[in-house]
Amino acid sequence: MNRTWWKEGVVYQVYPRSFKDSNNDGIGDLQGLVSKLDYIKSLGVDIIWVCPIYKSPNDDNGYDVSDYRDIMDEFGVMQDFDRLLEGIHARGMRILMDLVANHSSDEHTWFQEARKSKHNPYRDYYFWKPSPNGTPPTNWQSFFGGSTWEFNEATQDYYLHLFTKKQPDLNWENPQVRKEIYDIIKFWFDKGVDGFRMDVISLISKRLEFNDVDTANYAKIIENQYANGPRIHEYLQEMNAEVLSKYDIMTVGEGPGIHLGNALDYVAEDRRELNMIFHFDHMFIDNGPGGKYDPIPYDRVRFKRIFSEWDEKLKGRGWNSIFLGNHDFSRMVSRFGNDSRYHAQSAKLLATILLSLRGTPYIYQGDELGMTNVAFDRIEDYQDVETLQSWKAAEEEGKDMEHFLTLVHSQSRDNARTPMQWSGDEHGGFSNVEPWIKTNPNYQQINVASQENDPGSILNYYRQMIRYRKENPTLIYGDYQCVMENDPNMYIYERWDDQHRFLIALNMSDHDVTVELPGDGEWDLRIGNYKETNKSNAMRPWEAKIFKQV
Ligand code: TEU
Ligand code: CA
Repeated sequence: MNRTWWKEGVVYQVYPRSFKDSNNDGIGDLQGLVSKLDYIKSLGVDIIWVCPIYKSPNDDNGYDVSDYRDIMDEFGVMQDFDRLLEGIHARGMRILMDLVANHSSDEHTWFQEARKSKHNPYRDYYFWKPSPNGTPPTNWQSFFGGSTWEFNEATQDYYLHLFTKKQPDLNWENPQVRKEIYDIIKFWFDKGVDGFRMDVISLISKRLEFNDVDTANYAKIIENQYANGPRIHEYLQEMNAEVLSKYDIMTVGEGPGIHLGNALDYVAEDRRELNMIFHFDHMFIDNGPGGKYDPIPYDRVRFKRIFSEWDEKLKGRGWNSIFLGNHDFSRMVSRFGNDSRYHAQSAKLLATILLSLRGTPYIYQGDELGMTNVAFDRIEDYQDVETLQSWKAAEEEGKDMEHFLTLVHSQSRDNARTPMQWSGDEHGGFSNVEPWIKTNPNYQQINVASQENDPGSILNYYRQMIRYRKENPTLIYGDYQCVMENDPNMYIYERWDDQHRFLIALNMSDHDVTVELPGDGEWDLRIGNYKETNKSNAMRPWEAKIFKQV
């Protein structure tokens, strides 16, 4: 396969609202991000993905865009963006923007116009459906609960919104809409941005019959009704031909409904659509039949199998992305590790996974410190629209709300959105004033300042792992094979190419485990996440070791 910068790069994801506040209004902003570029560079990463920064009324923290060519008031102005872009490029890094093109804000002029009358020239920018009997046209449920249809007085019909009612879905059937989006992409590429993460791009082609859905399994509804519509690949190929192919950029499509069976349709290199996608097989691993607020313990054997199957499926044909957390999920150390007794060990073990699998690694802000979930004791302290809508729905269904609060503690997207913990100072050094969302009280223990100069810190382990990956391209391009795939505690895999062979041994349990290292020849220990690391076959709780064959 071709070797390129976006396969070799390590990505750092920034949620600007929660990263660094420069003007002390409690909200992270572009100047704040600029002031921390040296820090990001010091990690050794190559690419910064910045979550949406466009003009937005912030119903969904920027995933509701009211002007795609302007900057959100709270974040600054276009000059701040230009400075950010310069600062990133000057440090030899690249910037990935977030393209939110499945829907706009209802405050975008397109929608403001469209909703005025049935004859408005913008009407066909969105989806409209009549309903004679005063109930929504279909029984579709939005991603955040409630109907996907909202009634519009002026036109006496309903518009489609797969997310909140302030996020009406754009009608990609309309060639003018597609042209608008391609122009927006060009606008940012011409400014010099290096690529896009494409929000819910798997949803842009709709099944125009708009049939009722008849299954209780929400994941299946997404896969077969909302995502992967009949024209999706036509649109992506058109977008590629019209804009993407003309620049040296990267794309990663976010993909609810993308699975092993259809992933290659999106990312096979010869199809000329996207470079990579984010799938959610491992991220929904703890969802019970009732979805994310019906969690079940995650099955480690399945966790391993998902990574193995995806590697097997894409190898030689497309490229993978590797992530264990982002702004939409609880913190990876709280989810997949042990955030109390083995906090540092398990955070480092998870970093070892992120940085030693085949695929581009994505590190979410704060995970390099082992930032954990938060547990606010009042629902009023939560800000996320999904959390609040789920809370309201649970209340209406008469659920036990004390119990539901514990579910919010483990499942809320706000777990990942508390302010970045820079220091032990008030508000974690994020801001001088009370931030828009409360700081996780553990900022006094977990923060950049305290880890910066500690060679044994999680932060410095990330730096070491990133460096090690770069020095050893076998860890980037080499083949992958899981061994002992049915072992419930140990995750062991080999990575190799013509020249080198590595063995990664990870004890993902709270217990001591003894293992036989597979294969013959001498294994030399190169990386370990315990202070006194040694070659022995005894693996301590959450111990991670990387061996190289000599
Ligand atoms: O997320 C899409 C998506 O799949 C999420 O809604 C996910 O199912 C949910 O967050 C799990 O709890 C993208 C963005 O990443 C998210 O922040 C936006 O809210 C959403 O699209 C709408 O733009
Ligand atoms: Ca600010």
